[in-house]
Amino acid sequence: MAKKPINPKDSAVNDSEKIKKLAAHYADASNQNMTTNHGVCINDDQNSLKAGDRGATLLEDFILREKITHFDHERIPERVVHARGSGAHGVFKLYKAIPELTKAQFLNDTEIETPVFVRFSTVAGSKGSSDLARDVRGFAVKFYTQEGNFDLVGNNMPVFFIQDALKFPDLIHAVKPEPDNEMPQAASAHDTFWDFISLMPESSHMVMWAMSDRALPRSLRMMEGFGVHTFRFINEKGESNFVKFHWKPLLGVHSVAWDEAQNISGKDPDFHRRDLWEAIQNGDFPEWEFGVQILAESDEHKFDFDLLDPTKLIPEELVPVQRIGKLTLNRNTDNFFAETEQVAFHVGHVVPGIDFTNDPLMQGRLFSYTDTQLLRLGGPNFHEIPINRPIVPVYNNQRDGLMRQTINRGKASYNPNTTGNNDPAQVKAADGGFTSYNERVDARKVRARSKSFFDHFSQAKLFYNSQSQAEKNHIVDALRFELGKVKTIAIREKMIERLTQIDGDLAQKVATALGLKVPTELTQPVNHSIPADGNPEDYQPIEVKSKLKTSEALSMQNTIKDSIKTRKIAILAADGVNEKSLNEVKQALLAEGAAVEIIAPKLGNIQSDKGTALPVDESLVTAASVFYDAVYVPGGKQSVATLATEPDAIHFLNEAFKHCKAIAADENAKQVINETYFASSVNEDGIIIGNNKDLATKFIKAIAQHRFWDREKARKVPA
Ligand code: HDE
Repeated sequence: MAKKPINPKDSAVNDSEKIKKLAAHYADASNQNMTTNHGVCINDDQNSLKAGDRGATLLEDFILREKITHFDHERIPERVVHARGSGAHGVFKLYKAIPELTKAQFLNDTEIETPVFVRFSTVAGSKGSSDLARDVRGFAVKFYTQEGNFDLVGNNMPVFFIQDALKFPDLIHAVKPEPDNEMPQAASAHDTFWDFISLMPESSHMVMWAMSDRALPRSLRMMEGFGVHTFRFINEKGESNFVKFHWKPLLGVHSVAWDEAQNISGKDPDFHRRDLWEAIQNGDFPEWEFGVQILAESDEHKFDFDLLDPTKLIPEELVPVQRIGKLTLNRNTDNFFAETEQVAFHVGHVVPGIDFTNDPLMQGRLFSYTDTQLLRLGGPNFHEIPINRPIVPVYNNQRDGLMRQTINRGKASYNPNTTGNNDPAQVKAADGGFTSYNERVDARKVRARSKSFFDHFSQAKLFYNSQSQAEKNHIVDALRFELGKVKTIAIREKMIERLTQIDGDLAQKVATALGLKVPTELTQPVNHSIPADGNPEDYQPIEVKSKLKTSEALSMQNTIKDSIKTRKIAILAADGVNEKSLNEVKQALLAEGAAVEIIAPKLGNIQSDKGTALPVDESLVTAASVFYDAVYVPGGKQSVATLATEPDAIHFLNEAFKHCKAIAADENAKQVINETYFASSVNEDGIIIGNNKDLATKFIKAIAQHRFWDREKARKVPA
């Protein structure tokens, strides 16, 4: 029997089919009585039941016992990886139907708005760790399609550290805090991580990404997403094409500086979560275009890398990304635990028209995700938790288990049956029943890795060579920091050897900072992940000379820089600020979609030169330059004089300068700039001193550039 499609037009505006279904589970206590979990009205929620007012508490107090017991059981195990995350609801809308590639209905009907839930995460840190850790970011999307749930459980980097799922527990044990002392939290800068990496040449490409600015996003709204593995699209005729999935943020891909990230981690560990929440709250809905790279089955062996190897990407120069739809996040969660914490993603949640490949990392993931939910969410019925339910009905003969919610009616809980008319019925492929791609498999059982996976350095080089000079410098700095935190000299040395295999100059620069020499001869280009009976000679990395020297899409330098939408701009002001100078620039910034906050020495209001009370958003005590993308100092004699003698204001500006941000000052605010360390550098790019209109135009252009990394030669600014 064909599934009855849900008419998307039935949805109320803003309420996707999923949100409507979730609404059935909402509990709103306004105007309600307080009850126990069993519905008995509570008379006293302040005092436990005692023998006398100073007496012993009585065991019979079921109200106390129930409340405390529930509290004792409030926590569930955090995710073993990706524990720290932030989620939001949204919709996916298709631009262009692709029936020739896939029969997946949500990729075939441009009228359908598919509800989605997205969870972003860091990988290594605990649930309460900082958003700004140097780390890979998870980018997991649950599409609630009319043919069931499709989860695209990706990352913000297109490749991974390892090629085989069997190594995943080793990788994670190495990066997580060390087992004897549980340090360091949410950081890869320690011995066990780099020990493992130095012994795993296959991680070389991913390490370059992890040491790049991609690991320090400015915002979750400003990062790319990747499905990483090669998937398959299957069309109505049963034909397969390979596909790589991409998310391209419409605000461009931007990052913060490492010094800034460390600062934010202390001052606002919720920086990304807050940014996402506020953007959605303000109606600045984050958007990504959905991209696909398509490759015919017949082209499987056309490349000098293996499509099944998750440490390789397909350069966009070789296969362009076609943008076929748009994801918009338009609704915050109502309850973090019920939604973001209980959402259960799984690479194995696919719909007809999407299928897997033999990527050995992906194959292991297909086991892991259900298994981990059984522990984390406590049993086999986690699919009944509201956030995990599909928007289509679920019928099968699975029964019972811990916390079962569904009341299955009838006698038949088996198939075939006559007691229940043989329902629920299987569905023909033509009517939407899932069938697996009938790939031919004819092989011996072996524990082995294909030689086509042995080129560990070409794409690491491609990535490094594609970076701008500033981005390269940041990779050098990141490695100097990370390896500098490693205590075992031999591990540092081994990493330098590894780096020489990627880029000699890079290795030299890192080695210098570590007080080491670059080896003239490699003692061990050996792959250490060799089976006990393996011959090391057979496991040497090979190098494939790629024709492609650089790839534009790999550098953030080439991202879109055409807007200042949702950027946060600080205006430093005090009593006596020139109202015109403040307002004209503020209005110009707001007109471009930026968010503007007035920061003053104290909270409350400041009096403008015209006597107007202007509300202050943050004080110099609560704010910090690292929370903003740019800073402006308006004129006004008294305000300027106050700020020029206010160390926190000068520090604010120095730090914004150090982090290469756009800085603007009214001509009459020069006195403040004169107190900064960059007083003599005011002619540099990104520093604008002038008057209202002209200043605003130049300032907006500068903010859109995001950062002026060339300024980093001045990084010794003591801010
Ligand atoms: Fe995951 N991963 N992973 N992973 N992963 C989990 O599942 C695992 C991998 C990714 O927001 C866990 O529900 C194995 C690659 C994201 O809830 C767990 C392997 C990619 C999230 C798990 C990988 C990812 C997870 C922990 C190697 C990018 C967060 C909690 C074979 C394509 C999802 C959970 C969320 C979470 C296992 C490798 C992305 C243990 C075994 C590659 C975004 O099942």
